[in-house]
Amino acid sequence: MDDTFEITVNLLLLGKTKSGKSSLGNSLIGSYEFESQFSPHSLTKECRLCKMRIPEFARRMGKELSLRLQVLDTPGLPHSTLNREEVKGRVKRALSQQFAEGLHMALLVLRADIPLCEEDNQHTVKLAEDLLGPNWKNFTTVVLTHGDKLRESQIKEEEYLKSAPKMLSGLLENVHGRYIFRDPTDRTLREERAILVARIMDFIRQNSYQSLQVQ
Ligand SMILES: Nc1nc2c(ncn2[C@@H]2O[C@H](COP(=O)(O)OP(=O)(O)O)[C@@H](O)[C@H]2O)c(=O)[nH]1
Ligand SMILES: [Mg+2]
Repeated sequence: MDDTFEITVNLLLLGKTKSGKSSLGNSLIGSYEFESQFSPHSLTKECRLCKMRIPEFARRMGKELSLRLQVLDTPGLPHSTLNREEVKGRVKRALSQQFAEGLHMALLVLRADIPLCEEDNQHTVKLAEDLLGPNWKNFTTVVLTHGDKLRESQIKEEEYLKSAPKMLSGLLENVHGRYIFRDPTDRTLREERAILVARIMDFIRQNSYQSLQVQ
């Protein structure tokens, strides 16, 4: 008798160029698969899928549960060589090719150390809305990267959120309060992966493991 279960979770990374998408993708996968480094250019031009299997992730009904994590990295907006429609077209195509069984969660990547303004709203939030359709709010989690800068400035996450600009508090309200602060410093990729995956899986469980079909 087979005593293992496997579930597949499909995640999409969306966000402005240099917000930290590829670096977040590496932490989710647990290895340096996506290109992420300091550069004057938008490094990611093509969407790229990376997969990772986490055995013995949990137990369910006496069986071992392993998790197959599939992460789709995307070019950011604004992009140094692609226009908005090109980025949108590439992400749409990759979503339908790679995630035929649906998307479990889009991770909207924003920098915690840069205030969210109307322009970001137009670029990033609108892109999520355009790509995922009217149900986007139920399948989006905000990831605030550079959480290490908050720690360095001795600002607590709750304080930060309390004094957040309307644009950010409105967005968090829209996505039913789903957010994660990212602090990659002083942690190995595996340690960070454990923290991130646990939070994301909580949100996916709250959604009853539903996935969104993207046309
Ligand atoms: N300190 C710090 N640096 C980060 C964080 N996330 C990303 N970075 C850095 O920001 C730069 C851009 O990140 P990258 O993942 O390439 O951004 P992308 O263009 O959205 O894919 C890289 O040098 C990363 O190492 C974070 O949470 N904290
Ligand atoms: Mg990138």
